[in-house]
Amino acid sequence: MGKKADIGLIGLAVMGQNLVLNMNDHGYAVAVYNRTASKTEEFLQDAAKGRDTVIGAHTLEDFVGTLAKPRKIMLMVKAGDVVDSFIDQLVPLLEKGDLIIDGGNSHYPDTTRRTRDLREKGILYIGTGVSGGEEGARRGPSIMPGGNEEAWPLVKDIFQGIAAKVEDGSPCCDWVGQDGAGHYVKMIHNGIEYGDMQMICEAYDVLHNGLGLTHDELHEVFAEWNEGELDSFLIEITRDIMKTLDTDGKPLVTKILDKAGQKGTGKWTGINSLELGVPVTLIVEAVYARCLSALKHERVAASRVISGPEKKIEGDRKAIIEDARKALLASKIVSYAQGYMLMRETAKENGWDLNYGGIALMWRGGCIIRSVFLGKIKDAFDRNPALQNLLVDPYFVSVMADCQGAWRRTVARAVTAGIPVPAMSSALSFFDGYRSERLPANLLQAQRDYFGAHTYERIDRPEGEFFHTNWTGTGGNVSSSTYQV
Ligand code: NBP
Repeated sequence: MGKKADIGLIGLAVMGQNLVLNMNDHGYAVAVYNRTASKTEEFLQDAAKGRDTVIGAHTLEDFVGTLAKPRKIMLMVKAGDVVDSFIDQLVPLLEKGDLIIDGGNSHYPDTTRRTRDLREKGILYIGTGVSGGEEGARRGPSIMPGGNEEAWPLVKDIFQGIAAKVEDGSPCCDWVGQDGAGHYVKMIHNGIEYGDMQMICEAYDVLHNGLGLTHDELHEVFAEWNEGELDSFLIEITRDIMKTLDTDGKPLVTKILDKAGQKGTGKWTGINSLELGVPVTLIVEAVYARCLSALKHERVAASRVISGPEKKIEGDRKAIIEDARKALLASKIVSYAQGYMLMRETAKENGWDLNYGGIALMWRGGCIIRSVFLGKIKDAFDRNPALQNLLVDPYFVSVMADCQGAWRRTVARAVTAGIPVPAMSSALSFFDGYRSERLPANLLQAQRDYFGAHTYERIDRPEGEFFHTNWTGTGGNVSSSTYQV
């Protein structure tokens, strides 16, 4: 047998094939296997034709046999049971010190479980987020690995070699943390992606349906936005979508059914935020906005019976467009601040030591949420690695001060015109809540104590001392236990 493969990859769908070609372009010999063997053949005869260091195998035994030791095997298959099934099939074929990597969109608790199970068997495990879709996989994705840290030196060069690079050449890939931390950070990335997309849709709705901008004009607006602070992949593709025409010459986007799909990573982020009690309002609203869009038939029926204001925004067009840009930027800052709040809480909960600035750098290129803005987040954590919240970083304080008025005007215009802006408006409410020394939760506590004897703390007594009032004079003086849910 000739040269052994540096790494093996299982799962030759769109992501797997492109990662193999990317690794091979970077000088690595790659063994490949797919459940359906004909797809392996097709790949070898087509996309990988002429590459003698892409080695096909039709059985897992042959596949494992072609790998240099310690063996490194990357799974790019459907998340869930399929990953467990491949792990079960591979383990008997491997030796202690070999490494299995799951590059699919696995849910992070699964990765934590697999990392721990395999550690007991002497097999190293990495669960890594890979973002950037087909193009990213081929030309440079963002890669977010976590798991068993002993495994990192085995694949560091390969992963950082094939990853996207930022302007100074730094790779959009670094070690994220223990157990499921890599997949966790990918999940947050996807949640943030939901939020970014929803906010752009809201700006589109305000400017198109409210202000009446044509798609040609919107193309210009997004092109201009992409030159400044909002410079990002999602603004860039939105710019291009505005210009894409259907066969009849009309904008294609106007022909697309307004019913959004989702695969669950946004929902996982929302569930995680509820479980930990972290107010990640914008991402959750973005998930619900997709859910509401999916109720197309109900909405059509409701639109015939429920009326509202005319969706019309009038005034200085240039000023309204600039306000929408600032509203988008401010909401985006809130979204990332919330995402980081959630990561911090989860890291605390799991005992992970996450590198927050490094995460911003990993997202800076290669992935769907890549943007110039992420460089500012990296700078904020470089300035203060213990930063409590992005919103209190001096740079973001000044941007928010600059954007606040425009943001409020945009939300007010949308609300007045009956245009739903759930992400932008919930972000604004969060912002106002977060910067409030006092919230009306005093009344809430009074209500809870009134009906359920849940007790309250007082502003004139030390925190941790609980009081109960017999509000009606007829209740008893026994209070309910105090605990956090
Ligand atoms: P898919 O998510 O469509 O997975 C296809 C692969 O899974 C094929 O190799 C297929 O084998 C294998 N597979 C399936 Br499906 N069911 C199987 C089973 N029961 N037993 C064995 N193998 C099975 O491919 P993808 O879109 O390339 O994504 C791969 C992973 O990367 C997924 O976890 C995905 O969530 C993640 N991801 C995707 C993207 C993207 O943009 N597509 C981006 C980032 C991450 P077969 O050929 O025999 O059916």
